[in-house]
Amino acid sequence: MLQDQLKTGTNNKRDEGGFKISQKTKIRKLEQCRSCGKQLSLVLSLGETPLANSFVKPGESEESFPLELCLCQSCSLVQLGHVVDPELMFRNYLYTTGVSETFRRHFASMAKALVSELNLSQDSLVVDIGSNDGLLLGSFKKLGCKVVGIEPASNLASIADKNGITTINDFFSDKTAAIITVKYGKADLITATNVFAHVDNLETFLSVVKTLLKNDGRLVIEVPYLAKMIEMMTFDTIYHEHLSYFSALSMVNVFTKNRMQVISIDEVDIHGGSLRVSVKNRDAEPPPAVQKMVKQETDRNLNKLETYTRFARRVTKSKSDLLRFLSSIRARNQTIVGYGAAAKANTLLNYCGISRNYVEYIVDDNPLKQGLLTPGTHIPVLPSKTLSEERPNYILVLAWNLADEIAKKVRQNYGNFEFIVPLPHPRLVQ
Ligand code: JHZ
Repeated sequence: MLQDQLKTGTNNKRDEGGFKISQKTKIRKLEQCRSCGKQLSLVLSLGETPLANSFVKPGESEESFPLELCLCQSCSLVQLGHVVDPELMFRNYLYTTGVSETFRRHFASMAKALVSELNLSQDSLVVDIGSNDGLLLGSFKKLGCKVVGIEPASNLASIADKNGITTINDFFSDKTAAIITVKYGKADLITATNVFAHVDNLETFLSVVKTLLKNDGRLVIEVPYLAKMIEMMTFDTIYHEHLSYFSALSMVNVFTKNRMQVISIDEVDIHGGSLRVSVKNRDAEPPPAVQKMVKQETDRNLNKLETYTRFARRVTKSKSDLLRFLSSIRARNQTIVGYGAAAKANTLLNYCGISRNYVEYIVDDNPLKQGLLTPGTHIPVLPSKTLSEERPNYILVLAWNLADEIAKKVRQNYGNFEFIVPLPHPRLVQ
């Protein structure tokens, strides 16, 4: 059972969304599974950490919130035990998809595959939920489709607009869906990449999807894959934005409950291993290939509490392995810097207690993050050209999912370095 760790502050009161508000904090403890309403079992606590994208200016401070992972033993949905108000996390967002060549290629090939599979034409409307800087929609637009994005972060919505991608600057809701339906019609395709795991009320989200989708339309979502997180020990992908951690099993349960049919689930090699899930708005059983995947997961015990308690024990070991590895380098007076001020980096750094005593600075090519400090650990984020001036002994690849792209770029621009990949076990890569 979860312990009650609801943050209380002075001046507590409840707002209409059920968030318990203090002067500075907005957090709600999840009492039951967000999908089926049953009791949750706590499996892992990563302590209290700041929000993963709450980079601060020098002199500023940030708040921390409990970060706990739970399993619903009834429908197998793995989820956080607390929900931070999305207004705090998504109204100004520093993460942009366009920084990485890997994502540019991934989204271009995703758009190409879906245009061909669904026979999309210039009459087709594609709506992307959480459209970020408009990268995915840009690919659909190039292929001739009509596109509209929905993006709550005003800084990102204006980047997308400047790039010619019509974007509604708001959360996905019945209001935004109605605006699109009236102005552009219903959607042939709704995409949501790295968004579904951020959704608190899945039922409301899917009921709005149904109002926006044409009868024969398709919803395609991509989410990080829970089985990969466990296999590769990528516990750093646990942070407050990621409310749910999906397997094929829990995904099918969610859609079946909401009377939608999962027609395919494919593993895609992005963000360390993700699922691409294709869904139709009809109440039907998933096809045999999907059922087979679900069966394989139950054979691997993805529905069992022991799987997660073992994972939690291995997380503790990963932390001590990494600290030992970095300490041995620092004991030789050699320098370590990070590459990629990713959101997940901040779980790793905060949970392991890695601050400037280990990592002098982190380089990142996203100008929105440069000049800021990492939340909690206050490590400066600098442009990557710093590497050529400072020549550190080791580069800790915090965006390990993009390690190949980063190592190639560093070698091309700044010569040879020793890279450390932190997970599942710290190791050196040339
Ligand atoms: P990256 C994001 O998490 C955010 P993050 C989000 N919350 C989500 O759900 C997950 O993805 C799945 C930098 N970089 O993509 C850019 C360079 O500087 O692994 C980024 O700051 N130069 C929506 O933030 C970071 O690394 C480069 O050449 O964990 C990568 O972050 C490259 C390739 C990357 O996601």
